[in-house]
Amino acid sequence: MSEIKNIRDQFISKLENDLSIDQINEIKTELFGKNGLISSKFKTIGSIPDTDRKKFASDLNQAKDELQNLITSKINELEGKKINEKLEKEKVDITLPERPFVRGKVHPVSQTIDEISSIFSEIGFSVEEGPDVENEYYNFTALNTPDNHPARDMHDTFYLDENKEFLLRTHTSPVQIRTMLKDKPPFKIIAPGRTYRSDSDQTHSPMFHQVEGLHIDTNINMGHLKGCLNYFIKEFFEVEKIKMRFRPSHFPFTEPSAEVDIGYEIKDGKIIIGEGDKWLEILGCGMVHPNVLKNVKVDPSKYQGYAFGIGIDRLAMLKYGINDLRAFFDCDYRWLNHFGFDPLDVPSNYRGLSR
Ligand code: 2NL
Repeated sequence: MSEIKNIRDQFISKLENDLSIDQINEIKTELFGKNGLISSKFKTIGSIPDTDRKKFASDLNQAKDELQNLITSKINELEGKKINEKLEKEKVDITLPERPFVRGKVHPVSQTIDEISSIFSEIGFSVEEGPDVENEYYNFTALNTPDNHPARDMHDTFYLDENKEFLLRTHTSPVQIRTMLKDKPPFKIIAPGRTYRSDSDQTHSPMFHQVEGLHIDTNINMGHLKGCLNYFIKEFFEVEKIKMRFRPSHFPFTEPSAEVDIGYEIKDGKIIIGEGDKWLEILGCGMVHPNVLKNVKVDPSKYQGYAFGIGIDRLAMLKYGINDLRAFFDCDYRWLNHFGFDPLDVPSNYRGLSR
């Protein structure tokens, strides 16, 4: 029996055993590694006498092919088996019942934002959003609040760089600036969202929520502003009538400017909004300053309008009888479970806002 046939027979029978992938790979090295049994036979072809060389090479190639094919098919077979076992183990039984479904609650501030958006959308306002990180141009300069204007200090701004170029927006007005630069008048938008000022005590949180409104068209006047705010307050507090007063005030971005108070009274330890002889300040507003319009390439001789800014957190506290602002941002699950809203209770003016 030739030596080649010997090696072939010996290894074919070895490979018939129940082997692991590692063991098969060892055999592969034994045969085809650098000094493997088959590899070294190839190196001897040159020294075989001419008469025998052709047969020797042909036998050797045949044995090599046969062994290599057997090794490859054994490895493929074992890897296939491994994958099947893995798939069997990772199978998901879709007929099993699902885990008990725990429904989360909607935060009162989120609910309030949805209510406000619903109220304003009824009278044609659309909702715009923008980034929390702003630059000083959109947050201040464009709003007629140039460098060194005292209002910049009044805002207790969180600056993000030494050059005071980037900051956390102190109001959502930059959203309106961005909208006016992007689109053409008329504008009728609200911009609700997070705002930031370095101020923290019982009634101030460094992150709070604001909604600003803007209505620009030809012939918009303060009467429209009054009507709009009166409608909003009535809808928000779900009352028929609301006592309301405008007090002169000052903002760099509006002229004239006003602050709005609503009437209230305390009855049996509960606050009643809309009547009574006490006043509660709830928002700031005014006619958009011509300089602001010029900054956003809107012609103030053709277009005018009003703007307002309302703090959302305090409105939510008033409406839902929450007396500690800080609880809003404590993430206390028990508190949220008590004051939060059912996610399926989506506010709409048609159904009533909070029923
Ligand atoms: C307040 C006062 C206010 C505005 C915000 C505004 C925005 C643009 C142009 C002009 Cl783009 N004005 N916003 C106007 C007046 C008052 O907020 O005390 N908010 C809580």
